[in-house]
Amino acid sequence: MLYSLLHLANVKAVDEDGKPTGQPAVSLEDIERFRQIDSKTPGHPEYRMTTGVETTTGPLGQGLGNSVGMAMAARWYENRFNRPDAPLFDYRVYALCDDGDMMEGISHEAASLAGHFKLSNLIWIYDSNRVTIEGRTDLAYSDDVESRFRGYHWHTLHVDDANDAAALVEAKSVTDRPTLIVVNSIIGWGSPNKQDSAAAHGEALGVQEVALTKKFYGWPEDKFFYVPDGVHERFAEGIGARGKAAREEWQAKYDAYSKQYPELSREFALIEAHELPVGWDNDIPTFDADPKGMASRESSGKVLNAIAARVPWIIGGAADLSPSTKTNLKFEGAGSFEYDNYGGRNLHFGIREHGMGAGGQRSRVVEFAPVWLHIPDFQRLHEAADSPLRDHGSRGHLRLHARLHRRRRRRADASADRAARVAARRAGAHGAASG
Ligand SMILES: Cc1ncc(C[n+]2csc(CCOP(=O)(O)OP(=O)(O)O)c2C)c(N)n1
Ligand SMILES: [Mg+2]
Repeated sequence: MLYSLLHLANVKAVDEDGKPTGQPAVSLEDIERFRQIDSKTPGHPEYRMTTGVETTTGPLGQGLGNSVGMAMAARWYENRFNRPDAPLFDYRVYALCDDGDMMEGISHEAASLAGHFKLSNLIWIYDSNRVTIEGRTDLAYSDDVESRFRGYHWHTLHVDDANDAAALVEAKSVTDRPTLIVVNSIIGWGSPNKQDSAAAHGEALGVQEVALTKKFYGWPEDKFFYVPDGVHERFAEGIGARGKAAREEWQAKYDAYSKQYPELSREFALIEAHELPVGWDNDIPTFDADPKGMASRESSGKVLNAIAARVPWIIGGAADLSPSTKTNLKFEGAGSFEYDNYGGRNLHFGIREHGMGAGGQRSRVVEFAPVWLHIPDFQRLHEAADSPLRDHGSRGHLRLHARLHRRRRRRADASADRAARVAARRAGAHGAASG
């Protein structure tokens, strides 16, 4: 669906530096190569590989975690850059999700966090078709999803007809909490023998069933990858014209803002270009060799603070471990990100490492997220999909990872010693008895 829309809306590709190339982001030939190796249209869309794809997903629930990070970053941007006479940022973040996303634990963490932070700029649309790969969801899933989300302090809406868009208008009017729209839908709608069944999830419908489905839609049965006359034009007049106007309006707003607030505008330009301000490293302390040895988390905390004080868009936090990881930003004005202080720079993820792992990955601010050395194993699946470790250089998104190991080795040594002593003692006792 994403690729089709990018194609029909005639979204243009940009190069590595974000400059338009004049080529379509997704051509019809690209769509013909869906799920083929090295195509622009992999089964799980990849950020940077295809213009218009805003995040890389794959692991279910990951995109929902990303969306909470995007919404938090949006709130932080508003706080940092908007002025009463110049509201530069006021966008919302939408995520489309499915039964699998709703079941995955990561989405529960992300939803809980979003509700706590009252992120009313976040809207999740849940395609509730009650079918997954193995069959109907009642094999393994009977949550009362809406009650659960109300418990997370979300606004919830229910839509019986997937074509009814009125709920979106209501969702946009909610100003104190995120919104979940549960949409009852039918998977594979229009396929007479496979709709509403697991067979419609990912496997090919088959030649005969494709023909029957086309018949249902009144579509020519002998045409493949077919866009009827007039469709491109209709998209250009609708979404294309609206998008162009919105873009031009924002650019004019930003140009005026740049004259009125040149320093803030320069700061925003640096963030957009993934660059750092001059003098960002002026205050980095040095540490002399010390026989007692300063713990590396101490020195790393001092370095982080020295840099963050000079780079206002370094924000981040831990999953309830910052006093221990020493990643608290302590200088004046750093503050905590809270629902009544979206400008705070210390993020408190609570004890939600999965939500933290996914949430930090789709904002342009520099984000840090420290954990103990063994915790990435626990987070890895969700980090893998969109990991800055994986494509750090290629897209310039910067994320600081701190992996700490607080004396684990020495403890392990100590317990090995203890075990050896106990074993020796037991062996001695046994020896005495048998002797
Ligand atoms: C973390 C994770 N586990 C498993 C999968 C494999 N997988 C892909 S889709 C899917 C479930 C499909 O059901 P649903 O999410 O309801 O999507 P629908 O078929 O209704 O569109 C599964 C288990 C995955 N992508 N990510
Ligand atoms: Mg489903």
